[in-house]
Amino acid sequence: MTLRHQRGGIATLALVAMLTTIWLIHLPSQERQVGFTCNPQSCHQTAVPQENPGTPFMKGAIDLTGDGEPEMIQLEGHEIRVLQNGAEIWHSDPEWQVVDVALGDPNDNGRYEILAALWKPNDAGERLNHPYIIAHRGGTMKLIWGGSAVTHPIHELLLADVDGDGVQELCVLESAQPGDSSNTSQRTLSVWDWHGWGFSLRWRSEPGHYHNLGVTEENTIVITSRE
Ligand SMILES: [Ca+2]
Ligand SMILES: [Ca+2]
Ligand SMILES: [Ca+2]
Repeated sequence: MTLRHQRGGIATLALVAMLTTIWLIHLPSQERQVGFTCNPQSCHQTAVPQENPGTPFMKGAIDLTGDGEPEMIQLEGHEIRVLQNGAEIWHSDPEWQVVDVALGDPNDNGRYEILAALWKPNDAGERLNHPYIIAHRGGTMKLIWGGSAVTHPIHELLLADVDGDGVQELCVLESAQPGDSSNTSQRTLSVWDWHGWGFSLRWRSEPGHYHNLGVTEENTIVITSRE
């Protein structure tokens, strides 16, 4: 083999290595659906169809006033609006930056409320992440439970009876790292029980690149994992 041939071979190898690197960098990340089912103490992974029933909350109807007629609850940008017969009866504080909403009975008292995860500034102007319960009481919409700021910010939440005991649990996708509000970092899934004046943690998953929290008709939790 001549020197010229050798150089040609090395150049070809270098080109192949470079093209392989470019291909690996641009390889699309794989997404798969991961399911979790719960018992009264814990949750565990389970097989689920590769479709995720979860969609970001935009609007929903539930009877907040207790008269048998559902109200319409909308999330517009970062603001919640409640409409009764097409007329707005309440909207959330403009200082709140609402990130997700779930409708149901989060505090297990037989009445429906709005459960919201939101950012709001404290007295020092620091933005903190809270879960809040907003209800219709005494003829008006009001905040009836303001959870203290969470260390692991909530990105998505839903209410579902994931263990089949007739009581809804709170399911949350939260930052795996304290204080992290980034949309691309790792998350954990957690399941919480109402204990009378707040939520207590039942179970928390290992961290993963999770998003799109949903629940099947059989109340199996489904999250999309990016790998
Ligand atoms: Ca109503
Ligand atoms: Ca309730
Ligand atoms: Ca339950």
